[in-house]
Amino acid sequence: KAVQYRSDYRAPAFTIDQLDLHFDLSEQATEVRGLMRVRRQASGALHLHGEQLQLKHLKIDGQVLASDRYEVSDTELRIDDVPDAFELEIVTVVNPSANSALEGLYLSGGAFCTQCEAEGFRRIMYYLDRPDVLAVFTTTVVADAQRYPFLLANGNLIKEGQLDDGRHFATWHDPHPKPSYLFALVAGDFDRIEDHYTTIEGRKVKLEIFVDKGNAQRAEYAMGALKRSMQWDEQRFGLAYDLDRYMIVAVDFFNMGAMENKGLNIFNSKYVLASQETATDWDFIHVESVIGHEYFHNWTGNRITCRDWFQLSLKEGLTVFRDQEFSADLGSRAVHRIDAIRVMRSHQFNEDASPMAHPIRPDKVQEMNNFYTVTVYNKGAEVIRMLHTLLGEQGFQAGMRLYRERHDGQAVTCEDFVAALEDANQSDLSQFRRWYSQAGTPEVTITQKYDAATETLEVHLRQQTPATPGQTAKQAVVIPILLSAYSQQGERIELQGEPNVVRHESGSQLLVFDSAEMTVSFSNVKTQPVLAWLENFSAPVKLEQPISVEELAVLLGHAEQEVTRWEAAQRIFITLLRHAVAQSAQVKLSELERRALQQVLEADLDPALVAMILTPPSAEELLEYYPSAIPLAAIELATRSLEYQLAVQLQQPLAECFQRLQPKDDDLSARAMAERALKNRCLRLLAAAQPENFNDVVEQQALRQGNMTQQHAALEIAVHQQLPCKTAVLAEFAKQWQSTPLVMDKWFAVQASAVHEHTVSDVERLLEHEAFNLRNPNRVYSLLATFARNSLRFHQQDGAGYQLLQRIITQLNTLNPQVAARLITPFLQYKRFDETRCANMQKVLEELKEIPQLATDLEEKINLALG
Ligand code: BAL
Ligand code: ZN
Repeated sequence: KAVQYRSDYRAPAFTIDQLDLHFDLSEQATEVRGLMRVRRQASGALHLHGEQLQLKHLKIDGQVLASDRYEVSDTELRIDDVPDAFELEIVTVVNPSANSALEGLYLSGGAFCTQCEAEGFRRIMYYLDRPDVLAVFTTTVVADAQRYPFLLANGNLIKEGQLDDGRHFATWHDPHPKPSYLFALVAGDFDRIEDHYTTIEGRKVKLEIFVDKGNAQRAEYAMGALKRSMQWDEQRFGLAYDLDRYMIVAVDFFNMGAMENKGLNIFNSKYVLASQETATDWDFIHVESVIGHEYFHNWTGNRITCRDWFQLSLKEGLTVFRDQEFSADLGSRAVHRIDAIRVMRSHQFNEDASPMAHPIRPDKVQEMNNFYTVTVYNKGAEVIRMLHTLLGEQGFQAGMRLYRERHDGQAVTCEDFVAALEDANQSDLSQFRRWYSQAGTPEVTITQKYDAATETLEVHLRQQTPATPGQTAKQAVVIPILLSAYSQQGERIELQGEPNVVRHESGSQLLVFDSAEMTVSFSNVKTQPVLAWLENFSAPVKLEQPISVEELAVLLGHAEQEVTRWEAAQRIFITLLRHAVAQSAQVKLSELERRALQQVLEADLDPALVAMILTPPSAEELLEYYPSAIPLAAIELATRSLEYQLAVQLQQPLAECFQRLQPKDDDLSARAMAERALKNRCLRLLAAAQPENFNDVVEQQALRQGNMTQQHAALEIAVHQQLPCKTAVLAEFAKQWQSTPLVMDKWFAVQASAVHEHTVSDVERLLEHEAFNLRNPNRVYSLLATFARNSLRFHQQDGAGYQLLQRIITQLNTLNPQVAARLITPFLQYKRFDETRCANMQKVLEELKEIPQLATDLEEKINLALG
């Protein structure tokens, strides 16, 4: 595939207004007949996308087209001479059973299903497979009635019936014009649960979830989450559902988390199935947020879609923002925010510092599947959040209403979205738009000077964004900075006298920092204040500021915003870790730090927040401080010793907290979840301090059945802390869950994320385990993507981790290139490591580049890395 540039966008010469599809399903040779109404919009030949298709015949207005009237290549079907408006009939044959890439039409556990985003529809039918071509789809599915009793497609069911020879059919009509990436088809035998929701507009919607036989009970939570999503979108965004049916099908073989196909979401079963016995509390939270995410796409993605794939963040950044707000409104806002911040720091900052760095609206793309990234999704959501911070909830919602009024039913751009927000608020967002075009993480440095004599506080801010591939000169971006000031005793102070700082609806004050440098001064400041900058991570930037441990302790103990308290603890840890890394020494906790953390354990705070406060940044989150020659050994020593210090120095309050909290295993309330989180955090630290004393407690908890959060936490502690019970609990867990693949994923992941000398050989061994299957993305992600993210073990000095992953990527190049390309991420940053590791990884990339028939997914990333 050739590289494409955003600036080269041209509207298509033809569009398709209507498509009638007919599928005759069979495992090896499915015949697909497409009848399309095509209309010319500009001069030129008709180029239809198509890959891995067998063309049977082609008719224009009912007449078979002679083979000299068209040309077929590996990627397209070209017809030069066509009328301005015509009916085009194409019949193709595809082989679902040979489709291990899981794009287009494929088989998952004996059921037919599809995945068309971004460019999978072209593996089903020759078509204008681009998001700016919107057609009304009618789909007829024919299949064997016994093996495939459920035949599903987008929209409303208009006809069904029996045919001869044991086959049956169903015809579905979707009245909303849509791009081909939202097409879906499913045929299989499932258990089904049904419910109803009546929208605020009075539409009665039938809700159905289809799961593998025997799993119906595990889908009940997802059904509740769907109804909560529908209600939340009406209440917070004024958006109601628009079809009479909403279906979700859970499948085991799926590259992504889920897919928002109109009226027929297809989900990775990981984000549908959840019961107390098999899913952790975080799994429940993720199920709810992904169910919400796909549902929210119905407006931000389906009704208003993207003009081209460079605009992916138009729907993804916005929809992630919406799902984050959904989770925050329904659960703990702070806990969800902290979770999102950690994703930014551990994944997105690293991507922005890699050869794959790209703006949230990329300028060039070779393989679109490579751009479903933390940058487009999560940084994209942060950009939307900044707009929300700048405009306030009312202004943001006014912008959303105008966006909908202007663009419902259209395929539009990020620019259209920003313009709607701008026009609805009469604000000027011209400089803000740089967030869409510039890659890289801005670095903000703050210095402050307090003058007691004049009672003034002067603050100097500087921003700069490091160069990224293809973008050397960066311009200043608009950085909304939320801040609060406190006295040394922890009382809130309102800063005054600076016109650029205003009160914000969040309770903080807001400074809009939009130039390379800025000085602000506050008057009437009676005593040296303690300042919390960038509260709630109000912009996706790195912040350097001089702040003492004493001041951080004030914020940790007194800040009004819970996220600010957590940030204070993070800064305490980061300062300790960076210092220890610089000295290649162990971390030492001072009495002041110890006391501040002990007070957190004893304070009346949300236990989930306390658990997060007591979790220091991971090695991956620390990497942002080391742009080159990453000192891995020193980082390992520092992170390990910090955990040990916390464990030893807080032993008494940890033990008390562990005893005090007694959540019931069958209690799924937010409070019980929070208590479990803290209790298990305490247990992990206690087991680190006294492995012998807590071995039995951990073992018993791991073997007790009925609550996966408890079982999983104990398993993780046993494995990560190398407790004597490790082998026994691993064996018992595998025995108990061998027939439940989603739970076995946890078993694989726990072992692949351990930081000890056997991790690489454990992963090697687990590749041979009977529950492992390279064709199943969930298995690959749980074992190998987890391992690839385990920086301290993956980068083991002898290169064994590199060789292992190279071998797997080579196999996946043929089987499933999308998954292969996700695994290559840690290699791309080879230049940030020491000479030996750098050379070893470069060699791997060079060898991978020579794979015969290298998939574009890998080719693009390897070329960017080797540059
Ligand atoms: N559109 C791909 C899956 C998702 O982001 O919802
Ligand atoms: Zn999405």
